[in-house]
Amino acid sequence: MNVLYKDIINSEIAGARKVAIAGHIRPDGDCIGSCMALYHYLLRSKDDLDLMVIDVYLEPIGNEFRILKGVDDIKHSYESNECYDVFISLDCGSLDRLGNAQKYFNTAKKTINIDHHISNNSFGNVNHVVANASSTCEVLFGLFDENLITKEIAEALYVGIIHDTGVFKHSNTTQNTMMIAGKLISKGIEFSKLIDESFYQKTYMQNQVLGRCLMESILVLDGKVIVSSVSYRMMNFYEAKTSDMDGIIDQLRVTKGTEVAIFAYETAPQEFKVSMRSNGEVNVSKIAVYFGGGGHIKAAGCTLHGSLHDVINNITPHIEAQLKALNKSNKLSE
Ligand SMILES: [Mn+2]
Repeated sequence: MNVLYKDIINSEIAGARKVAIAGHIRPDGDCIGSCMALYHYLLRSKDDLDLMVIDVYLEPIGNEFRILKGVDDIKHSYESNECYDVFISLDCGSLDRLGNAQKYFNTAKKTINIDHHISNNSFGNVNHVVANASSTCEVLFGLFDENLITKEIAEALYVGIIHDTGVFKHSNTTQNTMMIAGKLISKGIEFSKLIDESFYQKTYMQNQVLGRCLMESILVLDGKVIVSSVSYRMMNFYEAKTSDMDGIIDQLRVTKGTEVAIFAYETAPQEFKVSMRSNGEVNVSKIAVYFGGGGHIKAAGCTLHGSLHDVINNITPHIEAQLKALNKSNKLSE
């Protein structure tokens, strides 16, 4: 059977004593939010369902998600040889993305796969994949009995939805997404606080690095491209991690008049991780793929070796060529 009915608990978990919940490696807001929402949802029905064990497995989570209740219960060790009656995978497009939790997937009597990635390859015994849903949290909301959604479940679902929609900004946001968000708000959650503290808040150091990147950014190709970087020395000076670079490219991208934003940070001497964002017609995925990376048409990345100037000199001709081709085709159609 490949359909999960709305009464997920009665139909699919009935009879189980031990349940495991897990999400993908390097867990993001939707992954953590969906795992915590389902955890709380099962926890409140634990006695009715006769559940003995509900374990959540995730890799270490970012501090911004400590705002969610119950995150201290998450297991980060995979040493126990527990065999679960039901294993529920959330926000995970393929089995390998479960990382170490695959161990429990493999020994579980029944596996359930709940997700929203269009690429999901239905690796569970039961699969419920809603590709047009903004987030796994949105999918879960559809499976929950609304009357059983407590404040802490609503908080977790809300955080998942705002992270996968960029706070209701990305094109995956639908009328249904907003209706669900409204229903979650009606549960009394402090939505402003959840948005600020899990999404927008930065540490002082992260803001300093962002500030320097904006100050030191340069415009090239007649202002059509904005470029900024963080050197290896600067990474060490601020003791910055890769995750501290999150969001810098997005701030560069909203510079008026730019078609493409490029952000490069040096992960080792002469090795740059390069992120690219396109505001218009330039296909940055094509450029990233050319240099051995990948991504989407408007958001892509790759790794390049050499100096920062090498990076810029390698990438900008590709952007220039695409811009020229676009101008040409525009003129032809006139
Ligand atoms: Mn997701």
